[in-house]
Amino acid sequence: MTYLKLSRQATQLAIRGQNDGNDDEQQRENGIREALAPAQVKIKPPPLYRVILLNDDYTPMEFVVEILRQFFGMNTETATRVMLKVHTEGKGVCGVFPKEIAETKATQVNEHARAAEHPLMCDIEADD
Ligand code: TYC
Repeated sequence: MTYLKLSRQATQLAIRGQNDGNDDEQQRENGIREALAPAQVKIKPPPLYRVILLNDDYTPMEFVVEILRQFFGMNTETATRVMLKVHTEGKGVCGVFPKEIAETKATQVNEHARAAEHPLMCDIEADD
């Protein structure tokens, strides 16, 4: 246990739980306390978007598998499964990302497909 010897004035202030009645001083103290307090920043996770691949009749299956490997980091087995899902069901999810990343990936896939003269279409949709 540590004992502090307080001045008579400090003891009075401690008992009354206030400063010496000087409002300016009180405000200054409050300002300092506020400035030193850690900011209470509320952060929300970003809204997520699904990158989806659409089926068409012309893009070769091997090209789609390669896209899924290159742009979405899938292994051949997973890429083949996703490609076949798109082929049989009309569309399929390649991945879920924050909006800007989803947009970038869809654009890159579409540009890559167009450069290779395939009609493959990639799009994004909200993942709510
Ligand atoms: N349906 C295409 C074919 O039979 C294959 C394909 C799969 C195309 C997925 C697009 O997103 C796609 N060659």
